Amino acid sequence: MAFTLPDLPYAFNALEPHVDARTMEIHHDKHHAAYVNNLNTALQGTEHEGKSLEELLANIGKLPPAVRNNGGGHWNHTMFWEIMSPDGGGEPTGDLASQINKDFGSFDEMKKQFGQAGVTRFGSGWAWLCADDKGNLSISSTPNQDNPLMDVADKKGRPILCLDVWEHAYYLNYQNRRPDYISAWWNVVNWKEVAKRFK
Ligand code: MN3
Repeated sequence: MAFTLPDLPYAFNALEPHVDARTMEIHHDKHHAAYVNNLNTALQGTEHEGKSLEELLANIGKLPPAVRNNGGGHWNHTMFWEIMSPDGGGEPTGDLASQINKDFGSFDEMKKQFGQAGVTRFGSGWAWLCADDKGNLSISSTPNQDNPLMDVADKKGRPILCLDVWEHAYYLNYQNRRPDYISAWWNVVNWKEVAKRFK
């Protein structure tokens, strides 16, 4: 029943030149793998072993920091790999595009606000585009490996798009230029997958 590291759904070099192969390899095989291993270790032999990750996240305020950090790390990275694709980029279409226009005025304005959430997150964390129960969209950011599914999140919601702004996500290629990483990252966003999550 232990958690396992999902395979990356494409090759390490598939997102180049926007995200380099070495970064993807270390990010998936080392960082994500460590979250999975440390999560399993933190849960082993406790009453929480065998619970779903979503159930753990919804009650994370009562759980040890190791479960919060590594459970969030596992959930966030699993989603992050899926919402990127070598065939990504461009713009969303259909209902998702309409909802973005409704809630932000335009796709460019949503991108601007989402990018700003990532750029201004101090230290390490994530930017999020979330839907509420009515399908309304909002942008937020979380520190460390927290996410909007956690009971402790300032702004809760169902994530449909996420961006890792930890330095380990971009430092090899972009060094301290987080805004450049974010600009380039839009070229690999898998809007089909984001639209699926929006539905
Ligand atoms: Mn990461």
